[in-house]
Amino acid sequence: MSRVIIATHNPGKLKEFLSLLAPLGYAVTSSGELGLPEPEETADTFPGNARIKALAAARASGLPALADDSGLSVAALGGAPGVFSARFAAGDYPAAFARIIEAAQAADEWRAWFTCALCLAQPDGTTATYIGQAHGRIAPAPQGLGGFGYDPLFIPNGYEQSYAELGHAVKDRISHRAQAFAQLAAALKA
Ligand code: ITT
Repeated sequence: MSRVIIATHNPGKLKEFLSLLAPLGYAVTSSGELGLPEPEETADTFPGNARIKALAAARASGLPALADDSGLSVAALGGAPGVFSARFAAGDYPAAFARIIEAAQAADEWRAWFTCALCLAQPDGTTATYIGQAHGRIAPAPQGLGGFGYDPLFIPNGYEQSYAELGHAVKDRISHRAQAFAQLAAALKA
């Protein structure tokens, strides 16, 4: 069984990575367990930052590494916060939710989408990147306690409940991250 490093310091993402990776039959170690440093995310695109994170972990560990860069884009904010989603919230998600809902209300524009760029990097510097997107709408008020980050605010198309209410079984089938992992799985099988 080959080993892969999961290069994330976000516990919510780590949990999803573990369940999405399980069917692929990898032995998994997280960058936290190895004490790998968090590189600075200096790119302004999802694939650019995913590549920075995956390459840093692969080079530091000498093992293949997987990283994702992801975020929520809000139509009423012209696609922001997008790649800056973590910085936009700055740890205060209730305040970020309020700003997003206010913008959606003001514009009467509720569309939103999550993007995930998933990068698999090898220690020799080779990388492959897969992009997943999930479209939906902003909830009129935060809904549900599950998941992490912006999950209570996002209702995926075809559903009436937020990611936080739908829970892992559904989210891991339909999410932006699940879609990027499906592409990775297809590439590994090819
Ligand atoms: P790592 O870089 O260590 O992986 P991070 O949280 O800093 O952790 P990002 O730079 O990719 O990761 O920021 C992504 C942010 O977008 C994340 O902190 C959440 O606020 C949000 N986000 C991404 N995917 C999400 C999801 O599935 N559900 C809710 N929020 C999500």
